[in-house]
Amino acid sequence: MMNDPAQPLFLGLDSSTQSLKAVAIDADLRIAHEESVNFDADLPDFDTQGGVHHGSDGLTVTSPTLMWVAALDQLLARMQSAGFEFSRVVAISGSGQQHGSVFLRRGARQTLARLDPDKPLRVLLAEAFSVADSPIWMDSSTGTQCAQREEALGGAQATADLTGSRAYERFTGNQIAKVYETQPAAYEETERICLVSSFISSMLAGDYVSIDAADGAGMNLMDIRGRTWSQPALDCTAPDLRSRLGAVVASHTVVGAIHPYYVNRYGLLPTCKIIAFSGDNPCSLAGLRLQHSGDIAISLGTSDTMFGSLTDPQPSASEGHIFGNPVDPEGYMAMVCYKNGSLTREHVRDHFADGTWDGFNNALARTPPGNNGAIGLYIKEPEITPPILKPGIHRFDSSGSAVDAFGDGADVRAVVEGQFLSMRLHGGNIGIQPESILATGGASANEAIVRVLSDVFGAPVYTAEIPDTASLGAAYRALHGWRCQQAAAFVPFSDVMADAPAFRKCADADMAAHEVYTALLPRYVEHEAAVIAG
Ligand code: XUL
Repeated sequence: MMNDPAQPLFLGLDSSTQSLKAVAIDADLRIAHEESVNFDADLPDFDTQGGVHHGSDGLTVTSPTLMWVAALDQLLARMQSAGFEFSRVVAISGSGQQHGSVFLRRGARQTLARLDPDKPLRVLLAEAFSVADSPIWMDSSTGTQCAQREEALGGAQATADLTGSRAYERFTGNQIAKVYETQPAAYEETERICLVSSFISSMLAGDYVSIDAADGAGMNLMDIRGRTWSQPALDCTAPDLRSRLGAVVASHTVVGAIHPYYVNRYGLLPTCKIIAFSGDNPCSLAGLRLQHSGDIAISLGTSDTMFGSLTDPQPSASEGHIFGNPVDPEGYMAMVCYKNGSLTREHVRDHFADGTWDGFNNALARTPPGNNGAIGLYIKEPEITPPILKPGIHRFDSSGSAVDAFGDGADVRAVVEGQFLSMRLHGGNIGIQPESILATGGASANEAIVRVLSDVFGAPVYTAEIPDTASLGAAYRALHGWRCQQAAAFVPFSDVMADAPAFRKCADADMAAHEVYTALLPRYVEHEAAVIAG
């Protein structure tokens, strides 16, 4: 359907690891425009691979902050050349790769306030950063700082109870602690620390913009229940940190209006609102319209991820993360990430089926739910949930004995069942109780795999083919924030999404099979513990 040129538009931006994307929707949720800038290909002078630079220690991973600035110039200019009607945009929100940090030097606030529309942002902000290379989520160089944090806060579980996650290397508080320890002069020079999300919105507003409670939870600094900075967590990070962070706001908050720079240069409306930006995973939750507690998404991609809305989070030191919910200021989202996903299923397909998905699916068809008691853990990549660093295949027969091989087809069923039992176990451990599952990613197209997923959880599975859930979710959040502002009250996200087309149901649980998995789960727990213990 055509977009009505008189209708307002809502713009979502997504500053991810490899690219900056934009998607504009109208109030009926129809996509009006899409555009993107790829960091490696379109900004070659920054010389990144996959948008990042790897340090020589093998642990440090950064991105040049100015590259994200230059990408915004380029994205908006491309949209203008394509004839995008900026004057129809009434609200902008956005998504940023989680955990990445931007260090703005003293005086940068004034620089932002005085952006000169005759010059590109990358020229105007060239001197604005006290740390030129932003640490990003792929960095794992802060082991020392993580240990210090958990020590100071009373242990891993206490850290999780307070902040929603135990101390993780990529989480921003640990990155800030490292900057303070290794570059004290740069920290001293720093006026403001933004997340990627709040940095892009700060550029648009021409002023420092608050961090939202969903992305803020990825820092190990926020009290997850109070949704404000935790003083003990700030104290074990760096001095005078609170004033460098600004406030935490609910994700639907209008945090400012567009700066005149963009009105002059691109024809945006001076009244265009900026809605708090958030992290990419929270924005994906919005993009997949997971609005009720128990709505869960499982992305079956290179690595598998499970996330969803919940009201009663149980932060755990062993697995997963709790964040604020990006579309419900009272709610939470939980997320569990796996390293072993499609590549591991493909490995089993290639070694224990005939190398085809038909062969894989035939193996599933000729083995029963529960695999006659056979259980396997297939660790091709060092796993994070649960932490099992050493690759290997661990097989247990129905009597619980470790065995070297399984019978016909059983490895195929064991890899799929093992992955989903692990999600049921570890998701359940942090409070995820799926009532309906939205499957995304490559393997969600495989009905045989999706059937096992539905049976393991005892919940219906729907599929969604939405390529860019983070940027779309950012656009939905722009609409949501704008609707709340118009109503001068919180409007439930489900009201805003009411006319969205329903997702396609692809499996209903077979409850007899579900009972088999429920009975098998304690044995899975036992074998997993044995593998972790080595
Ligand atoms: C989440 C995480 C990544 C980044 C980049 O904790 O580290 O998913 O958000 O996408």
